[in-house]
Amino acid sequence: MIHIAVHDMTCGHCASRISKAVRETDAAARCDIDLAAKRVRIASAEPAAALVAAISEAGFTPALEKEVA
Ligand SMILES: [Cu+2]
Repeated sequence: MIHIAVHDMTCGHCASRISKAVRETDAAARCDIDLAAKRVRIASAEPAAALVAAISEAGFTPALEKEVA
C-alpha cells in the first residue's frame, strides 16, 4: 500500500482527477482517497515514484509518505 499526501487536493473534482491519473498509470490499481485528510492510499504493482509522478502531472503536489508491503 502506497500512502501519498496531496495537500492541494481540496474537493471531489480534485479527487476524481487524481483517481483518473492513478488508473491511467495502473488500470488495476485500487485507490482510496480521504479528502478530509488529503491523503491517497493506493494498492498497485507500479512503483510509488510512477504514481507520484502521475499525480504531479495531473497538476497536484503529491508527497510520498510511506510504502507498506
Ligand atoms: Cu478540487
